[in-house]
Amino acid sequence: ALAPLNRALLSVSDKTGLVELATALAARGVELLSTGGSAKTLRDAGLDVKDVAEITGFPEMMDGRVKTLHPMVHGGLLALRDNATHVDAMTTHGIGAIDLLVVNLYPFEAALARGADYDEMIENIDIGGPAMIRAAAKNHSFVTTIVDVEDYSALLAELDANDGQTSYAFRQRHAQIAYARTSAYDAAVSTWMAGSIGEETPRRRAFAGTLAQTLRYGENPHQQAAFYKDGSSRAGVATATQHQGKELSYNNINDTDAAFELVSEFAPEDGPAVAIIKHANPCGVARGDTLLEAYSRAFDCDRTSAFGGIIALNGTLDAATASEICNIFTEVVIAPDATEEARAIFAAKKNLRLLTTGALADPRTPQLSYRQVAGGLLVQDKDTGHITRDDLKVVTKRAPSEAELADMLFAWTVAKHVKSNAIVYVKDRATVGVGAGQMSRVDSSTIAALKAARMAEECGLPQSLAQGSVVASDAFFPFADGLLAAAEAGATAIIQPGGSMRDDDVIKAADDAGLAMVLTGMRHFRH
Ligand code: 93A
Repeated sequence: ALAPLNRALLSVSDKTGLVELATALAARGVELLSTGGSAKTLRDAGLDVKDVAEITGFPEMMDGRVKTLHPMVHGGLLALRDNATHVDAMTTHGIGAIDLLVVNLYPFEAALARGADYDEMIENIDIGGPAMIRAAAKNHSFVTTIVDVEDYSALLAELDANDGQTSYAFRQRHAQIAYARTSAYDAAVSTWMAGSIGEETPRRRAFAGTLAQTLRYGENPHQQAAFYKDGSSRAGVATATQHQGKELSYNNINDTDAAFELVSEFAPEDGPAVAIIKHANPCGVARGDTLLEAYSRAFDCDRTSAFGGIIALNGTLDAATASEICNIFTEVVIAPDATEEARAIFAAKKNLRLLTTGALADPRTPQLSYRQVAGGLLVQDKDTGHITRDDLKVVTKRAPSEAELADMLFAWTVAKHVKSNAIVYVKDRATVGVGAGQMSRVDSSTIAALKAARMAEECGLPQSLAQGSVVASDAFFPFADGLLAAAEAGATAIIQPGGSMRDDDVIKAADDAGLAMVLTGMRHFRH
């Protein structure tokens, strides 16, 4: 049914478009009620507006903490217009119906983004606003609720189309949007509080997010999609600046995140590192003396897969690396920064997106990760597990050399970012073969070895790139076969968690093959 619009309450923190909206409403004969700052803005614009304080009979008090929390307001929003008892109560207490509520909340998320201190954050928790939004949205049979400046024009169009009234469908749709807003708002408050008291466990947590971008489509063109940001200041795809290129797609955002999270594991103090990602898995990761060298070495791991990939760098993109990247088609490059020259080189490549983040992400900072299942949500701590040399247990007769140890730790770090089952061959701190996402570990081993052999063939090298490499496995070898496949491919040393029932068999097979093997005691499943 259409609902008339005689009286509106406008109470907004963001005054954008307020005067225009109120002017259009007044022109339709709508009576305007408003709170302190909003009322002043309207009055300054020459509009006739009544203060809420006037109808409640109470001044705004306690620094504005209490201004609309009053039966004269909430009664006007909640009363069922077709219920005799409700109408009686309105008459008895002189409560006037409020047909339209326009509210946008105290800018809690903006305060968070600018790093406001605790007291300021507390003051930015809006109480009266959400209370009114929830009341009006509940009563959408009669009341229209608008919570977003973006929706002002839709409201006016709705009034135009319906002779100054709103349709039920419109009110219901905006009630749904209203509850999305209050729930995201409270989730932002809860998430901020969890952070400030160091509560990072997955229990008793709410999910915050504000719509950052409506995406053209999802993983596939027939899927709708959107990108929500959770207000985190973590360096990465959500907080990066995009310098050029068309909008990121759903898959771009996912892959760019994977690339940047991986490269952030490689401290710049230890030298340049580059990761190339395809379909959320690395197809090349390397260190080098320069970024250019790191990129070339990463590219040489799997040139075929690198085409159309996403590249993450752990340092400032320079001109030489930028030129080299331009030699093949790349979707996205993400780095802490980029030099003027590098940007100028990329400018010629209209489709290439360049993102800068200002910094690397700290891989140790606790975070939550979410995965949807039918009927629920799985929540866990992000995998921030980390091992050092001291955690490694040598279990073979032969101990690894210094060079093998360095490569093992490199391979282990990469394996953490490869979908399970993950097998990663590394030589001289560059991946030479990556086996990802297979249902059996031995298949991942075989694929990684095959890629190392094929790449050698493409480059006209006499032997597989895996010759003399080390190999990392994200979880233990249940049988000796995966390990033997690695030895056959040319690996000389192995890093893996250990803990299989058959560890003794696996260790014996390693000894028989003359391999060095270390156990990490930690696994890195990634599904
Ligand atoms: O401090 S509050 O939680 N207490 C209230 O009673 C209340 N009523 C409206 N905040 C309250 N509001 C908020 O004030 C609105 O949600 C809006 O964001 C803001 C508008 O204030 P002004 O019109 O004075 O600028």
